[in-house]
Amino acid sequence: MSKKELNIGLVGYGFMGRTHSNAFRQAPQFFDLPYKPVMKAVSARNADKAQKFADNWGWESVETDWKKLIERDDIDLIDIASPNDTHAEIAIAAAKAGKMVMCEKPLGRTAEEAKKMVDAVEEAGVANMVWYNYRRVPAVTMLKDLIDEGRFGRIFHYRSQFLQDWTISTDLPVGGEGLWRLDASISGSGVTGDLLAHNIDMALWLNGPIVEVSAATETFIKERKDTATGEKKTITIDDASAFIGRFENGSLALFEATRYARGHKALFTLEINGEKASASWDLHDLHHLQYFDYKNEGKLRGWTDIQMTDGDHPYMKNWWVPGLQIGYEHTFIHQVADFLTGLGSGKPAAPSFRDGLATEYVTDAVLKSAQTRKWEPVETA
Ligand code: SOE
Repeated sequence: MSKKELNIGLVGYGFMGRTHSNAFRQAPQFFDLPYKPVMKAVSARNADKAQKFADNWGWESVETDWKKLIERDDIDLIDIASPNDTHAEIAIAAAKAGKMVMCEKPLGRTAEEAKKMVDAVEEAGVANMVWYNYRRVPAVTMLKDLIDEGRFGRIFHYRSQFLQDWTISTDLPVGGEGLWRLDASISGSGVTGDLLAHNIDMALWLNGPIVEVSAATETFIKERKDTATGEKKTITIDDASAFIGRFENGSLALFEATRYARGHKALFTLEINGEKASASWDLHDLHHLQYFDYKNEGKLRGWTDIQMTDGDHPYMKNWWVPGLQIGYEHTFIHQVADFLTGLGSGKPAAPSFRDGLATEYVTDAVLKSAQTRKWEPVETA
């Protein structure tokens, strides 16, 4: 019997447009899914570039206005991979038109914007998901299983970092492809929404809600050349952001994100310390989970380096033979596979828009605390 088709309309063709396109292409090759994603149309303002992108990735058609994409009866799902300032308007319009919506992180530029997006998809009753892809690194997914199995006992500490160095140069302009991330009116914030949001999404999933934060942020380079005008422009994004906080389960939080850690390109790390066990993970070595079990105290004391390449590790039986590895792009493929599986089973896969809003309540509290220099409570999504 042929599978039900699910027609996708993608908005945006930058870095994330590529990761999403690859995921829609690959997911049905490697996972047995209840729906077959059909890459119906891609929308972007520049017709030539959009056509080139469509030809390269196998999108069937091109629109130069996302509104046209939403009007089309042959599109079931709108996938948003355009800059942050477009997310809310597109998602709300798509939900109103009865389309399912997937949205690149962060959901909105602020929690206020994200809340409107949550209301829209929930009122319309349409399936929705935010692309927090790193949850679907097999080592991270397995860590979630280990925590849920009660192997850590009471949790004392959760710490996480995301370190990059790509904005250190004062010559780097603001605006244009990728560099809209430096323009707060488009991005909403700097590393808090772009990088720390990944750490927070993962932490909320693994260790539950964060209830209060005390933060500091810094803008190291306060003026850059505007790509469009050639003029100097004032920069207001947070270049670095750090906070301490408390989780609802009583554990302490320690988080840091920056684009000014010379030598680090994407060092995403986490460590969790519980009464019975600890674990740590690092994106640069993504298929390894470091695990310490208190049961082994004594002469067998030591950290176990678990290589996540066997069939009994999450997602791995769908890939190659035991011992062979997967990488960054696979996290997006897993996300499509989980989304479609959830659609088929009626048990929606996370993170939903509401989960994305929970992250934004934390990032909003972080940015507020950095301003007020006080502890700030985190709203509940
Ligand atoms: C920014 O540098 C960036 O590309 C983020 O936008 C992504 O979400 C992150 O996964 C890698 O870094």
